[in-house]
Amino acid sequence: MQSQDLKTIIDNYHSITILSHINPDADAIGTSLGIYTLLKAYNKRVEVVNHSTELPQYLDFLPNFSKIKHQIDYKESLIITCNCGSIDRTGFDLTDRVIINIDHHQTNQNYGTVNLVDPLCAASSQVAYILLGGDFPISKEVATCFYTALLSDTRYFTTSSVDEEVFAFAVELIAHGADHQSVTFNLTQRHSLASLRVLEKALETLTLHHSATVASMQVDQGMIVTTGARVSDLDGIVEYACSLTTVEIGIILVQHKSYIKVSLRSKNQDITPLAEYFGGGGHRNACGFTIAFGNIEEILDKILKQIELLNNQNKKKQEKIC
Ligand SMILES: [Mn+2]
Repeated sequence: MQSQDLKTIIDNYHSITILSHINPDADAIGTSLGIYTLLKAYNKRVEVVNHSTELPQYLDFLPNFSKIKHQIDYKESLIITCNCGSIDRTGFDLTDRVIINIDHHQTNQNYGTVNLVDPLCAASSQVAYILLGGDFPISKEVATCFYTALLSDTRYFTTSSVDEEVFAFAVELIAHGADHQSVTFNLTQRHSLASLRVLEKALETLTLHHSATVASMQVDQGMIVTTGARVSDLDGIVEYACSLTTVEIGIILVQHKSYIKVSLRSKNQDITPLAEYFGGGGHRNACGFTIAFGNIEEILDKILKQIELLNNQNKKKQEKIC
């Protein structure tokens, strides 16, 4: 699909609704606010909506952050979803709506009327920029939103998705006026006290498995209640598990009120088959899934068994190749 087509679709709609996934991260918020700001400047009737009422506070410096609503008010608008691998991640019933699906998740379910999914892009904002940058002016506000998404999803330019094109994209955004210093400051120097307190508790649970190649951590409801941690305060804790020298896969299991959320990270291995086995998805080295209810230890056990199984399968495949 050419970017011209997207502009044509946008021009054909009187109003537009921009969505991103529940419990949004900086890519979800940055990409959706970037597109919102761009279309506002184009004089479109546009709304930006996220189902979660609790948004990551450290992103409040982004232009139009306060404009994010939590319900869809437009009835027959064009829906643009940002960074949503599956339709249920939007949190809304979108039956009979025309959907433009802008994403970079390898496991995207292509639920859109038009699917603009590029797993080679490091962030959804990179997909959005490629599609829209040629047809619409990129203001410094838009560039700042897109840069925030990029910096966050590349974990400060450290992930395997970072290549020459990613750096070139960053340079282009900075040339458009992206306030990179403010983005870096807000993303790295605004930890809430609760986020450090809950990290402390999570680190106490750090356990090694499979000859120290797998590390797991757990956060239960008690820890969340005592520390006052919000969902966004748990972002990034799993990176500590994966950062250990011998560890290839890091796991965190978080017990929310009505479900358990599991986040997975890896250094080299493609762990999407692991997330997909449990009904989730994501990226090659960063993915996850949720389970409606269950015992945290039993779930961990199942994950560890599945890792062993996948590793054995991979070994067999490699033996065949050799
Ligand atoms: Mn993303």
